[in-house]
Amino acid sequence: MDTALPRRHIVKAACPHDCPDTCALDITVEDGRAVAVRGGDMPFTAGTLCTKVARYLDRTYAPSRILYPMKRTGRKGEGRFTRISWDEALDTIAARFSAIAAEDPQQILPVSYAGTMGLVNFAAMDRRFFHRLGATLLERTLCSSAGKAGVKITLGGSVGSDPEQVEHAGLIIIWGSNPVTSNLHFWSRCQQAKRRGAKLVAIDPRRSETAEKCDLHLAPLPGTDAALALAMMHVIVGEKLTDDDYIAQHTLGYAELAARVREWTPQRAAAVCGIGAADIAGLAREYAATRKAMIRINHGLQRHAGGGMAVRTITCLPALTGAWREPAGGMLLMTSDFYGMNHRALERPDLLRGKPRTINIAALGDALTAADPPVKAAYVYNNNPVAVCPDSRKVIAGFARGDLFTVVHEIFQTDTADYADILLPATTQLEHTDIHKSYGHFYVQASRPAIAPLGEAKPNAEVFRLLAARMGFGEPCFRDSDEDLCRQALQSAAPAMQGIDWDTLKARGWQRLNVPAAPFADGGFPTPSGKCEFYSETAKALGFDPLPGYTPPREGPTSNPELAKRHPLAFISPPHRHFLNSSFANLDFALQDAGVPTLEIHPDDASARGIAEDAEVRVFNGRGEYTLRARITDRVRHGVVSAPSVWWKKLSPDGRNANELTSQAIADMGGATTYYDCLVEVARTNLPSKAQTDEPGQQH
Ligand SMILES: Nc1nc2c(c(=O)[nH]1)N[C@H]1C(S)=C(S)[C@@H](COP(=O)(O)OP(=O)(O)OC[C@H]3O[C@@H](n4cnc5c(=O)[nH]c(N)nc54)[C@H](O)[C@@H]3O)O[C@H]1N2
Ligand SMILES: Nc1nc2c(c(=O)[nH]1)N[C@H]1C(S)=C(S)[C@@H](COP(=O)(O)OP(=O)(O)OC[C@H]3O[C@@H](n4cnc5c(=O)[nH]c(N)nc54)[C@H](O)[C@@H]3O)O[C@H]1N2
Ligand SMILES: [Mo]
Repeated sequence: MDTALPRRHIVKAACPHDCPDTCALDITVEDGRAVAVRGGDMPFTAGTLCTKVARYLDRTYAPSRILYPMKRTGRKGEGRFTRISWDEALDTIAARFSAIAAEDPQQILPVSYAGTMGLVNFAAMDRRFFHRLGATLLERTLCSSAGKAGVKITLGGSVGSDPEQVEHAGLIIIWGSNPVTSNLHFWSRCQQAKRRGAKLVAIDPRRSETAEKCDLHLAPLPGTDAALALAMMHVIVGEKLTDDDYIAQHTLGYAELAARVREWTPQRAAAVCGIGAADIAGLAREYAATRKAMIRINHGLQRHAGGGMAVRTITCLPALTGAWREPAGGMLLMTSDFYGMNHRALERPDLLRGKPRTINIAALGDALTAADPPVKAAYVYNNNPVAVCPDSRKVIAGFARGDLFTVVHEIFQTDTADYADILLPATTQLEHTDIHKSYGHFYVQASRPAIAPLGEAKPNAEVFRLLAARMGFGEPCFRDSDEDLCRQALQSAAPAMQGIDWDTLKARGWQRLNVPAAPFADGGFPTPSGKCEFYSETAKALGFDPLPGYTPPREGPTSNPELAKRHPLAFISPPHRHFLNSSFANLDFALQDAGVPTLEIHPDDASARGIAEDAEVRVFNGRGEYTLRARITDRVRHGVVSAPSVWWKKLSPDGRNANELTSQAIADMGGATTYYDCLVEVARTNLPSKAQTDEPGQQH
């Protein structure tokens, strides 16, 4: 921080959270204290913030923040700690890591996700440290890897339409996404489009906050979206509603696709999806008839066994109708691959010693309880795995192991922090430097520290620098400063990055990527063929169907009728409007807005089980159970129950949350989690429990 600054000034920052909007922030600082957080002038988020981040000062100055290093004094999970010095904390970690690494460094596991998405503190010095150490590599798959792999097959990477253009669209299909909750600035543009006459369609098994404001809502059964997309293509191809010129010039494998979708009549898809055939055909015709038609997919629809294929399939639609020609057409999952940031320079994979094994965070519970060689040390940062990883019982059994040495670097004493041997205090975004890309718009942003770290908190990058020095890692890259890292991130020959530099970013806060408004109007997809690949050799080489297709949910009547008889309800646990995954779910203001953990259940499903409004209910399957308050509503369709998430376990009535029920099984692509591919049964709590004795083999 610059001591020559006036006593009241504004610092340019960016929201660090795992959300497509990556908002620009203006932090007002007075006498060294942040006094206001407002939206900055970056065009996509244009001055407005969500209700959570508008109250960011309540997070930064929360009395419950961890401010000093601590060591555990109670049992694991109990949450009792005593203050120690940074020297003692770092010496303890370095000594334990050195001893374990002398046996086999793969026994050390980094456990991180997206607590902050700033590149300096998300994936830079930490990766260098663990590479140099030879630790196990972590495959990070909690969120988007199935869809990312699916889009990559069709389009060649995480690329798509410019979300800023959606306000000019005539038809917007919001598919497996709830932007009112999780992509606010995209939603405000959809409303603008609606005022200009656009039609909004939501495809979601739940009448979400978004769906209820759309003109049309189709509610397919969870995990059946690919069937719906195949039937839409059946109609578009069969009725010759295609853009033949776009197909001829910019796509590959049309004849094979046409043959594939022939069998997917709307009637067939209607039976799979549980919706009307006429609705499917109607949507297909309207989509093909609208030039400026944008499809916004998000992550909800890919958290299933066939999630990758579903996204791969939906992504074929705009090339069939030529919607890519229009800036307000095409489709978007994530914008990430438009950025040509220099991740190799940040993460330094060249420091890797040998070829360490890889562990998938989707099966963290199995890894902590059964890996061979065992995990003897875990270093958790940017992540709250006890709350957010699937199959909690196993995750907790792992972290509870007496012989596991666990470091947790956190802002708050989360469910995971309670299992730490050494607990380290982390800075919030207002206290450190970072650089941001976004997965939901086209801007690069600098985030500058507004205030000094509170207490003895340190940023992630700084802790890894200090640990590297203690471990004797002499490479100069372990002495790079945060600003060095920001500059390295921008060392890139990618055309999209030209003209973007750290000094300009620091002064202005943001710069736009050099990406045209309609990136694929003239084709030029980043696939091997340069075309949109209806037929994909890449998919074939990876062992997938080279053509779009439908894979039913793993836990459903088609794949597992026995299980579906015992546990007939599809359980989804989508993001809560007042939380950000498990972040904010400990802060008074968010908890007041959120109320109590609830289960939305359809009136027919409730009455069949004798469940009344507000009754305490037990939700259970072979993996676990927890209790919730019933909300009887036709917001969810018959056969589906929904529990907005992710609540902290220790702040929930029975100390548990939705991930007691979810499975470690992975999706078809990207090694991804399948949170919403999960069958359950629901009962009133005053009925006898069956969950503990039920099918012990159901974990996978
Ligand atoms: N307020 C808030 N904002 C957030 C988050 C948060 O926790 N809270 N989390 C952030 C993160 S990390 C992410 S990844 C995004 C996630 O946000 P989104 O990508 O929007 O994804 P979800 O909210 O998981 O799911 C969106 C919708 O998909 C529906 N859905 C579930 N299964 C299916 C299905 O099989 N098919 C279809 N068509 N729809 C389905 C759900 O009912 C839900 O309404 O939001 C980010 N923003
Ligand atoms: N049942 C169910 N489970 C889900 C989901 C769901 O929809 N349903 N959604 C999944 C999705 S999409 C995602 S992305 C994952 C998210 O999982 P996570 O990435 O673990 O997200 P959070 O729960 O927000 O936890 C992040 C933690 O990082 C901490 N943190 C923030 N900034 C920093 C920092 O600078 N340094 C350090 N050391 N720590 C920091 C925060 O305080 C917070 O406790 O959860 C998944 N889990
Ligand atoms: Mo996510």
